[in-house]
Amino acid sequence: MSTRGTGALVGVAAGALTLAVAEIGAALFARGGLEGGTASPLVAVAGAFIDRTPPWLKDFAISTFGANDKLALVIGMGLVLTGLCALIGMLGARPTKRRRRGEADRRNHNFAWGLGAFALVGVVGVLAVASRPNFAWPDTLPTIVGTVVGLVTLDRLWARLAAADAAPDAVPTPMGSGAASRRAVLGWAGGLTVVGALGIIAGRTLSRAGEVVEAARAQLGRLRVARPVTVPDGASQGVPGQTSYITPADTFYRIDTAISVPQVDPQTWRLRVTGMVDREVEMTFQDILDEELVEALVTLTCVSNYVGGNLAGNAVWTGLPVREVLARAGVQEGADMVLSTSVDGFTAGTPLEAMTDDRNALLAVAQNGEALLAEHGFPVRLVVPGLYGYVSATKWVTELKVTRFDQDEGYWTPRGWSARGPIKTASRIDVPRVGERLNAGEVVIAGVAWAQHRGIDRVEVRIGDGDWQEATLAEEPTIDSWRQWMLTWDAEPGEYAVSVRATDGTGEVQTDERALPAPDGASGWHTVTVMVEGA
Ligand SMILES: Nc1nc2c(c(=O)[nH]1)N[C@H]1C(S)=C(S)[C@@H](COP(=O)(O)O)O[C@H]1N2
Ligand SMILES: [Mo]
Repeated sequence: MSTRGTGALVGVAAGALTLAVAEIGAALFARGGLEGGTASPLVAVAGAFIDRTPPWLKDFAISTFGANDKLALVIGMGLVLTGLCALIGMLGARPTKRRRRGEADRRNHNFAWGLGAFALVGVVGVLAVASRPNFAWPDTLPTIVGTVVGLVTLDRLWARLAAADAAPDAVPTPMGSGAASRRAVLGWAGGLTVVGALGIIAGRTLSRAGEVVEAARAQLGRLRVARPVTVPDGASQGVPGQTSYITPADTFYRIDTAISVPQVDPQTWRLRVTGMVDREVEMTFQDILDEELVEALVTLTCVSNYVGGNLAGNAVWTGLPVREVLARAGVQEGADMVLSTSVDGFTAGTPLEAMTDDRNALLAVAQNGEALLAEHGFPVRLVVPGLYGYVSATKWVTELKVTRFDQDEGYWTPRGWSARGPIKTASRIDVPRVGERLNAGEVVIAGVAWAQHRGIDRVEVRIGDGDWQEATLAEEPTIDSWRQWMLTWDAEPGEYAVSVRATDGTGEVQTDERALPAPDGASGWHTVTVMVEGA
């Protein structure tokens, strides 16, 4: 291996050790729970990056990587960091133009520049940690200590590398010949890289100490529910391949800005109602459980969903109506928005009326009869029928601030998304699938349609250049969730474009005008093309 290659690996080793120390430190000193910021430089950098992602990039990431968008980001970050460390390691190990006496003299190399560059990367990590919500100064310690360890590693290994290069191959030195001792440096760098990588994995695994939360979830037991929901059999048509009426929690789509799922200890969790209220209200998790809880069927939808996409899910939510909590606080004249804040700093601006009218806007504690999963907002999240998640469905919610749209804005608003996010009427063909080859004869076309809090009154299907035909609708237990539909088609051989459109409860027909998700939700009819083959 050349001096350059060895230098590059030295850089990577220093970087890996830095992160290993920082991540293990962050895991051990995690303050956790409600107050906890993050001390992990990896989580902080990724979080800071996500917060600055423009809508087109977010869109691209979700459409390209789907639920793996965070994994893609982590891999991308890893590649960039490795490249950067390798570059610093390589350039820093280079001899300077002007030589002083003694080849191995450290002043004859670019060590100082390299160490400076490496320290700068460490500073960026510290700044990222400092920029995160709920930050406190001790959070920077693991990254600082890690960076120092990395600098020492760099300096020591470079010095050995320089000594190796200074030793002519023919003349054995106490460390062996030049090439042999360079190999020794290479071995050290390789070994330390492996140690560092294992350390990073250990640190990240440790900090996913979801044990507290899992134990608390298990203890939750059965909830007292005043108005339980029973889903009528008629809500499901049961066509193979059709979206199930209720979405199981573990396959429910997940969208949030959290690089690692917040693990919130329900013992320390508090909800505060602040802002334009007569008296601030504070509630513990137990306070909420002690209330009369209600159940509601609500379909959640993400504004980033494309026409035909699957960023939507339906569940029975159990929770305390937000309007009761707001009434207790006493909402003052002039307010028109509730800004909800999550433990991780995410915010959503919801029209006040959506939380005070008679709809089921809930502080939800359970999804499909079980405590929320951590990734869906344990211990408490908001669910508001009729509004996209980004303006309403705050997970790990900790504060409701009664305010005004002209004074506050939610997380996504300054990032190119509309301040208000009513859900657009949508319909989707689940079967047949795009490009599917079918046999001539009876074909069942089926899917779901949604227009939350307006309801679905009609679904029509158009096959090829035929007329719109009315589909059969499943029962609609509530206007707040999606509705299944199906149509039986006597298919003849040929290629067909099949389109669907819905009419909502106000009589408005779904628009065919195509719009991308940004700034306020995609629109247009979902069309799939299928091939029907002769018998
Ligand atoms: N804390 C927090 N809550 C959040 C978000 C977030 O990024 N952070 N994203 C919102 C968005 S955009 C959507 S669509 C829903 C998705 O909820 P789910 O992940 O439970 O399906 O959560 C909302 N609540
Ligand atoms: Mo969303």
